[in-house]
Amino acid sequence: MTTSKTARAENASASASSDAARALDPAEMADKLRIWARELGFQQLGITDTDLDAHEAYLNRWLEAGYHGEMDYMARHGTKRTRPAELEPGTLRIISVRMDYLPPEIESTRVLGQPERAYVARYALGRDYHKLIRKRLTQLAQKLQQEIGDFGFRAFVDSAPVMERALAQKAGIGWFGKNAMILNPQAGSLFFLGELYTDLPLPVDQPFERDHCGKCTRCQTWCPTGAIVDDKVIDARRCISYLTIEKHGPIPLEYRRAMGNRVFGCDDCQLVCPFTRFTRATREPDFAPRHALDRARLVDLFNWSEPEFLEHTQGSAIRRLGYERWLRNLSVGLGNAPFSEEIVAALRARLAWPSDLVREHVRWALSEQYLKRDEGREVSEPPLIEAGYSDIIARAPA
Ligand code: B12
Ligand code: SF4
Ligand code: SF4
Repeated sequence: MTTSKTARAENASASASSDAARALDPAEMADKLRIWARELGFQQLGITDTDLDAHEAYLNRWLEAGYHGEMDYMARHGTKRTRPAELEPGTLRIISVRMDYLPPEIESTRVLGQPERAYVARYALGRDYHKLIRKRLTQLAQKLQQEIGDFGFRAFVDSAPVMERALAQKAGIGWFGKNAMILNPQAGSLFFLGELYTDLPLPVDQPFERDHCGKCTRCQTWCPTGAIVDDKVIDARRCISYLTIEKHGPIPLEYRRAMGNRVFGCDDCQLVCPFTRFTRATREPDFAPRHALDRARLVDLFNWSEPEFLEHTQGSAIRRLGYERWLRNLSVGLGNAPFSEEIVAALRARLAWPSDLVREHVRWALSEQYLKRDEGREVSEPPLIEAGYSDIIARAPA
């Protein structure tokens, strides 16, 4: 455990235990953590142990099936991902937190129904969440340190080899939906997860055992690319989130039309979920949309120069995509948009673009545009609209 400058992994456990005994008992620590977590902007906190045996088997099955595609990092860390104490020696408990991210008054389904507009996954409209959540988790641990003295801890969000969803389910945050998301019956699934690994012997919470999905299969039916291959199992290679964010190189032809106007991530399996209507709006100003990314026109984003792209995506999760893949994704969106002279002109202006990747996607998009012009082909109804879904506007924050 490294986050505390003074507490070292090797001796943190012993010193923490004696310090803790001096000030608060573990149950009191857990109570305080819950109160502070709310003050720091988390909507939920749960505590669990390090036993992820069942999930190790699920993960191995997923990797053996090749569902991780090019995400080599998912296979790289051996058992560190499923055995927290191998990643951080001395870990006894994991504190799992939830942070809601949907800004108020945001339209989602309606934007999917407007094929000339770009759909950016709602988690990525504002500032990158990684730093913000890690900082708050560190503050949470430091508050406890002020009461009980040093102990070992380390904060994680997303990128480390951590089984965040499995830990959240075990800590009582929510259940694994058929779309593989962690859902909470009062809040849906549009939230981030984060964790504190710690060597404190905190009392554990009850896992979230009840599965509220019942007979519903909406997410599986409406996933545009058929990526939910079994209950709670995603073949990432088919998932639009993977295709637009993780994948390098060309987007396979078979998925391009199905991507519609989704240019960064995908929320469909959450937008069709009946529990998404319980989404709570975030209070975090950092998650507010920047540069009208919640409703921008595809062609306007495509016309950003590279310096504009770098400027507009500073501090955003989109920046890591890079300009080349930004143009790749937007080309697919433009190919799927209704025919327009403006779109054709924008695409033609990039026909000689130095990157093979961009040129190939631009050519594809132009041929799609010409097909629609020549054949009068209609743009097919976006699935969510077909599904009769009205927009989901987040309720008051929890
Ligand atoms: C790799 C990854 C992806 C990949 C692969 C997705 C996947 N399902 O694995 C891609 C790029 C496709 C992706 C997409 C998205 N992701 Co992602 N992703 C991750 C990451 C880094 C690892 C996930 C992982 O371990 N996958 C391996 C598989 C095997 O695990 P799993 O999908 O959780 O599957 C579990 C279940 O199948 C379960 N299981 C299987 N059978 C059974 C049976 C029973 C009975 C039970 C109980 C459980 C069970 O066991 C598996 C292992 O625990 C995590 C962060 C982290 N470090 O955990 C974020 C994370 C899961 N992603 C997140 C988000 C927000 C998304 C997107 C919504 C982003 C977007 N809008 O585009 C989409 C949603 C796609 C989807 N439906 O899953 C959030 C999820 C928050 C939540 N509420 O659940 C996380 C936790 C990041 C964060 N810190 O908030 N993601
Ligand atoms: S994020 Fe989109 S493509 Fe991926 S599983 Fe969900 S609905 Fe399917
Ligand atoms: S859409 Fe239905 S099946 Fe899918 S996660 Fe939501 S409740 Fe479960």
